[in-house]
Amino acid sequence: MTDARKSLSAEDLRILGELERKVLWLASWMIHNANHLRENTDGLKVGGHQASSASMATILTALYFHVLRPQDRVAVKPHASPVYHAIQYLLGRQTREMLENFRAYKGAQSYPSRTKDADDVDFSTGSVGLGVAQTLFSSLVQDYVRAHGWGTDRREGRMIALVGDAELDEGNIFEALLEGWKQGLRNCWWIVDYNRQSLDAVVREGLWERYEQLFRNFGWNVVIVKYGSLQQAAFREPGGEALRRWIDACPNQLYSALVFQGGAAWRKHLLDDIGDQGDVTRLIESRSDDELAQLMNNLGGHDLPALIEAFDKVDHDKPTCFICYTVKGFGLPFAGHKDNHAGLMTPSQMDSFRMAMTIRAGHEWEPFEGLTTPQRKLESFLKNVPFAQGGTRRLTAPQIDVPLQLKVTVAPNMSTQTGFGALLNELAREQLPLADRIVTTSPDVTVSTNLGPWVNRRGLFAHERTPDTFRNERIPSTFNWEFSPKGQHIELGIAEMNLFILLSALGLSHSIHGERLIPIGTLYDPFIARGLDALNYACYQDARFIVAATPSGITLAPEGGAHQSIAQPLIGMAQDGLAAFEPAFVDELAEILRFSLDYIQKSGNGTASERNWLRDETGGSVYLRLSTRPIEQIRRSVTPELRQQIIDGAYWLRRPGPNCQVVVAYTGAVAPEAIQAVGLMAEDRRDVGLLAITSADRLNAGWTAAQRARDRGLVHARSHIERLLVGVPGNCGIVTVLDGHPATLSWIGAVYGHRVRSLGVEHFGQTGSIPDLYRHYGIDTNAIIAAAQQVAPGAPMRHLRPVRTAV
Ligand SMILES: Cc1ncc(C[n+]2csc(CCOP(=O)(O)OP(=O)(O)O)c2C)c(N)n1
Ligand SMILES: [Mg+2]
Repeated sequence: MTDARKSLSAEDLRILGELERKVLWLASWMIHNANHLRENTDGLKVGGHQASSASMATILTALYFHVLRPQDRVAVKPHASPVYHAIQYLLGRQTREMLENFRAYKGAQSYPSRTKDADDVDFSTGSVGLGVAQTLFSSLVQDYVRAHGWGTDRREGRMIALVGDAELDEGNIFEALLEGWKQGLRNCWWIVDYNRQSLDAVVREGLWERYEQLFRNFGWNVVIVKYGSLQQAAFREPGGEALRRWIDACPNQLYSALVFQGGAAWRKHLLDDIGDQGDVTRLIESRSDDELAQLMNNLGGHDLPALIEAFDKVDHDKPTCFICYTVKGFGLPFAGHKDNHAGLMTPSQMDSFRMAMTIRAGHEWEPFEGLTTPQRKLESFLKNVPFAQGGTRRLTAPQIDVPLQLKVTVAPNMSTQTGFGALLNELAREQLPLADRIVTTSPDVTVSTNLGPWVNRRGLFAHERTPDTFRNERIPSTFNWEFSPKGQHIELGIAEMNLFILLSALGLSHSIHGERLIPIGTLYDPFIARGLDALNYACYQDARFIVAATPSGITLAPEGGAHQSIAQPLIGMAQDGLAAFEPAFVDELAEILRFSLDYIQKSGNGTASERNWLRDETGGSVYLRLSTRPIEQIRRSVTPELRQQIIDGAYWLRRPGPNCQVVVAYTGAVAPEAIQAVGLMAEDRRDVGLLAITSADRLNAGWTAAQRARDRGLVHARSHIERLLVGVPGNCGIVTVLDGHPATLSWIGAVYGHRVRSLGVEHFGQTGSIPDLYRHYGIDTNAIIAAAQQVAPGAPMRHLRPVRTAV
């Protein structure tokens, strides 16, 4: 933090000014090129945000060309992406080809992307609010890593978010703020682009005051960068105070409108309002229209000296919020216009802008075209920019070995949630590097998701040691709630958004902080929906973590209808970058967890395995859908073959014979019903099959990939589900069942065209016992047998009772 700042000469400032103009030009041109000059084959608007980009051009110039150090990390406001790419281009970290392909196939991305952009984006952004919170959690992770004695030879960086003012409407930002306060946040800067405009409109008056109070309440330092250096100088002139008062009192709408209208309108308004006050009249009259407009547009966020002074002045690690007054569309014809969010300059406006920038037609992409500073000097300046020192910004960390088998004692009756707690408890006892790198976290459901035993052994993380008062007072408690810098559990408040963004930050530690962590988060399955966008965001930036969600489905029975999850298995299937598992038995879970600990660390190439057609070497994150229902465990030893099948997604618990008429395929906690139904049906039918599905997601993904491989001519490609079902007679019916949406497994009928009846849960809200609810929603033994009767009519079933359907 305390590395000496390079002092800034007048010449440096002049060069920065030139670069600021260039950045604004390139960002605008990039968008113009994408919209007007590139072939448009589908008739869709391409878009890009010239106004939002212009709003931040000065701030990004100050940061990237002067303030930032290699160890600092930035989440750039999504719609300032063109400015970011333009800056990286000038720094030689982005190609012209990418800029020409802005928003096109494989070109520079619409919103900065860690995974899709080539110019070392630190944090992806796009869904507003998430990148902002990511910087806060990334800073906590930096502290966590260092507190554990890792990476201390690297310099501490600041985690910086460039925030749109309307972006602050997103609640997740405030959830993060509160968490940051609890956790002792440091080294975090949020720089607000206070242009007082959102997408649709001009924002409410006085928002800055709310922000200021709010940030201060959460222990932040607040810096307001309101006036540019021209304005500051004018305020020192006779009459300047009156001008300042007028600016301070001017409503946002009016200021924006006057910015749009320009010098003459400013003059008229100012003279009408304060023109009878002597000195200030002279102050106004001494300026031409252009000079007056320049003065009134010279807000702090467009003034390099004001910005640099504000940034350079911070000499502590307290979290700091900069509220920088800006003009949306600054320097462009639609500056200040309330409709400018999606506004694009017309070709003729762009032409005038080009000429104003002294850029020759045909030389628009050239980095130094139109600048007065000699090229060599600019090149040398850019080469010495602090940010550009030090190599690639992507760090790496070696993979941590995972034992071949995880220890766990399987009780005769056990739930997967208990099994999960037991597995982590065993890991906590081990003196393994793996166990030391695991960091768990939970949004106030640590105990109820069974992380308690792990936390008892490994402790909670905090900057400072705090003993467990209950323990000290000798009050009996099952849990040891002791905090220390060496603790390995980060206890969060209830906000699930924070859970997923923290997992995103922990799961990028190897790349951002150069130290690998193995993050495991827990929450209740229904509340995945609460943090879903953040989960998607974490996956989008390829963060690596395991999330265990429990309890799940209607199987949580008496815990109540409000907490039942239906759609989550489909989320598990559909979420890119997330492998979803729903085991029924604890020995399956042990294999899956072992696999997952390895899988989240992989970063190999994207070729698919010929066994399952999954790209396991690429790795990803993992979602474990677990249950609180104790079920009778199967006494068996897991053979290598079974182990593989559990990981690939399914295995035959009872192999179907050649005369098989019915197969029951189940997932998760309904295993006892499926087993019982098959047992009962076997009294009347021959060769009934029972397929245990541990991952509908991986089974389905492998099947899709194998079909694609065959499309490409790899005729022998076969997926795991195809191998499993290949011997099942064509006239056999399949009943699928799970505690979740029935569509999760219904696709299995399409593999070979078997008739399928899919049972699952489509409605929710009833409370009761498991038998009550399974009967009510039609996923009990009886419902399975009745469904089998429908898809594979055979001998009438002795055991069948009429089935009630739920509504
Ligand atoms: C979660 C989410 N909701 C909506 C949007 C669409 N959107 C993109 S920018 C924007 C307005 C942002 O205004 P502000 O943050 O003030 O940025 P400015 O353009 O003024 O710089 C909106 C609503 C989005 N990207 N993400
Ligand atoms: Mg705004």
